[in-house]
Amino acid sequence: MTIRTVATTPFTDQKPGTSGLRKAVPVFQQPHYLENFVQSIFDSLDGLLGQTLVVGGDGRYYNREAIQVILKMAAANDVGRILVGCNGIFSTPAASTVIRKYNALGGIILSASHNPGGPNGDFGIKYNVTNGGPAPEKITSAIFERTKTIREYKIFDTADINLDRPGSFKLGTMEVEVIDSVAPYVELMQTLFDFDKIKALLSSGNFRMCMDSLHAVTGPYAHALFEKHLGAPEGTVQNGTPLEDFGGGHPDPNLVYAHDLVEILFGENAPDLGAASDGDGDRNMILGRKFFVTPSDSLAVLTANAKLIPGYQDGLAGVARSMPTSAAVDRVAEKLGIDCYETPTGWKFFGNLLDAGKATLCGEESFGTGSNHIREKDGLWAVLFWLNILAVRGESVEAIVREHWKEYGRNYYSRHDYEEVKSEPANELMDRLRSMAGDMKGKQYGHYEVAYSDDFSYTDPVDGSVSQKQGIRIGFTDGSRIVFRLSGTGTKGATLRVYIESYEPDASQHDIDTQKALEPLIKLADEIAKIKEFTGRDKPTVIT
Ligand code: VG1
Ligand code: CO
Repeated sequence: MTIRTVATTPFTDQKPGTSGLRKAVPVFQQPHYLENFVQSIFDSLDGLLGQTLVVGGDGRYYNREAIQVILKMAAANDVGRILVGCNGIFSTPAASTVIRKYNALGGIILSASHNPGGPNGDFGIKYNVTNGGPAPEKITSAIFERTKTIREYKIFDTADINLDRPGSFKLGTMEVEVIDSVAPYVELMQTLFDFDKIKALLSSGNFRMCMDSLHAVTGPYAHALFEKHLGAPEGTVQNGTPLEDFGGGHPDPNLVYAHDLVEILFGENAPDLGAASDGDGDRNMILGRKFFVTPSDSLAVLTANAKLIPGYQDGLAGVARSMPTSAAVDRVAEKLGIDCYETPTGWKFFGNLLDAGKATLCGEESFGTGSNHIREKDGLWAVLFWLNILAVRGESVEAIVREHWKEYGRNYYSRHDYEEVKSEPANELMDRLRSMAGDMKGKQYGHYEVAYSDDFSYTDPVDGSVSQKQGIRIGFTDGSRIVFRLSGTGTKGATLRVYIESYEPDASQHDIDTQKALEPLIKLADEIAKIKEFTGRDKPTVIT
């Protein structure tokens, strides 16, 4: 076995987005493309000698090949030990769990999350740091800078490692441990939730749940949790075998892409709880019988009910949400007398708040919730949290949410995505809004008066780092709000996201269809941003 130093030239497009570097598979398959990025990660870290790294992914197409390359490069770059998931599988929350459990220096997670997989689908790679969370901007910027100047990378010339079952191997002096990634995750969940109570609920005969893993990474975790440890009948987990192309589907747990589950929960004789997770297992969707819980409401309900859960019974230090997430949780935080932080989009901004003990629960409108148990959002954790609440309260999902609205008011909320529009006009649209945002205050649109508008900028309360240009927000005097930003996870053209929210304190007005309730604001969003004119689209691609 020898270490080979390979000459290479930089690629200009390796800038990590909201959550790592995501590109179409054929882009990653170009000679040196993956290697350049991996070497740039290694070059940006202070000293790898003898350190432990965690490596694994969501099982999508190219996962196994990429892992073999990373293992050989790690061995050539003086890494001491690699913990790799069996079959190369690690859900994102399980990877975060294992990084923390073994005090690893960090981890390399291979996933394009909710983006489709397969030979023409997407692939992705991101680096997580010692706390188990996504690398902060300082590190992702350093990696990007390195990709622009890289001239060579190092790799071991050796045969592939067998990842099919747990075992220990040596690559030069580096140890490779192939581990079962399900067990440590299940163990952590057992420390947070009342498994006995949930088990009693699931085996009572009066309660049924349906979990759809969408042929993505959570299958083995969900089978182990719900069917093996919590006594739910076999068949509770559907689409539970991870497939390289997710069965041709879109592993995105929302009303559009998790349609099989939606049909079950909105059909005859529906179960009491429906849940789905995404490609890499960090997102969740929660459905009651004929009832959809918006992710923003879910975060608010979890916060309001946290005291019922063993892991959170001592109360929450604070909560955090991404800027475009609805303000439903803010009202709960206010009542509880705890701080509520507003961060830019992407989980990397929650890490410092969690590390500093300023926040306990975090969430995003994009079907992501999590807590200080790890440093990633966690799909199955959210399902267990809901199950635990249901087991304690003995009420339906719908009743719990309606009661919540009665107490706190309802934040009608929707996100409209315009996917794969041309980049140039999308940037022009944002530039135009940016130039307007400064002096919109007091402007009147029908009966809406602008209370504030800006391009969101965030100063991290822990390390003082500043992140600018995080989205245009326009707030109105009645508490409603429109937010515009461009996606940082797409791989084709640009995706414009428009987030629309209004607040309704009156319980007699809580039964309106969301799109109807938001109709005037939806129209106003188009009027202000000239969406049709810039994108050439007369309606969004996806509404959630
Ligand atoms: C999207 C979501 C964001 C989420 C990110 C990663 O980013 O809006 O809330 O953190 O995906 O989620 P963007 O930049 O496309 O809006 V995951 O589950 O794809 O890792
Ligand atoms: Co994800």
